[in-house]
Amino acid sequence: MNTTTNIDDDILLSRYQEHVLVITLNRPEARNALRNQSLREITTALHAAASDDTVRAVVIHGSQTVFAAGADIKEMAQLNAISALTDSRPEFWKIISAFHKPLLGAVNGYALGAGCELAMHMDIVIAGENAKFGQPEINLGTIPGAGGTQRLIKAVGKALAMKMVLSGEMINAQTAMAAGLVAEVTSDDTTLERALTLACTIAAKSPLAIRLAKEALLLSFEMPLSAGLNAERKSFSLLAASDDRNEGIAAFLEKRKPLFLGK
Ligand code: DAK
Repeated sequence: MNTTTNIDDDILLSRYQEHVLVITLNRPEARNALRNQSLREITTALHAAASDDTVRAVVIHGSQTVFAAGADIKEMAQLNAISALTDSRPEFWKIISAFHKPLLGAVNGYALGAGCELAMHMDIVIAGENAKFGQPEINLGTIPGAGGTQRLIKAVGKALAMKMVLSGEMINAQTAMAAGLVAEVTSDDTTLERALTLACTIAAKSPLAIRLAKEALLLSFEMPLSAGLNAERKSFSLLAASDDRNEGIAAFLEKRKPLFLGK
């Protein structure tokens, strides 16, 4: 891993090889609880990464024992109805969900509340074997507020989403994998390594094709099938005009590795 910068207090930024930005959640004293400042730092880093051509994928991870324990409950305690309405958190979440490059989560330990919601904003989650996912807001007399009711049900289906949100019970990595919340389960000490390797694999593809593939896949949550298929066809056609697509086909025919430049 290359140089690590402490951009403030709540996250650390580093580079893995040439094209992977690594965001480390770094509030161990509060189990990486995502206070407003944490989300501001994450979105600032993503904003910079969006326009930095050298960043082709981003990996977010926490510590070996906790990914993120949710919103900061001490900060939440200060919210009233009006300040909750004008809170900047929904804007931060919008920035995360609009990020157009691949986002990978390496989740070890607890991913709870907003931590689980952050994991659900990832395009691919790699979970350590002892990871635990949950939406325990009901224990605080409230409900998920960063998309948990909507994204969880799409990710794991009604039965499990209802159980998790209404009971506050956590699920383990194996259940999360079987339900479709995570892509792979690894041993705890190889979670980050696997996410970084996968990020490098993705970073070696055409950034244009990756961008349009991610966009098309996510559109399926928003659109009816016919409109989604239409959008897919347009993106497929658009890519035929790219140097990367010509390079990919030429490299296959010439039996060599392609070099994708994002053009
Ligand atoms: N917030 C603040 N501090 C937290 C925290 C949290 N979510 N989780 C842990 N901490 C702090 C503890 O208060 C404790 O601090 P000190 O007492 O040492 O000062 C320290 O971290 C260590 O905590 P524990 O002693 O409990 O540590 P353990 O390792 O034993 O347990 C745990 C780890 C993660 C299982 C446990 O800490 C825990 O259950 N934490 C709470 C999990 C939780 O309920 N999460 C849901 C939070 S509600 C919104 C959108 C979304 C949201 C809010 C607003 N808007 C759009 C406005 C989201 C809400 C949530 O996520």
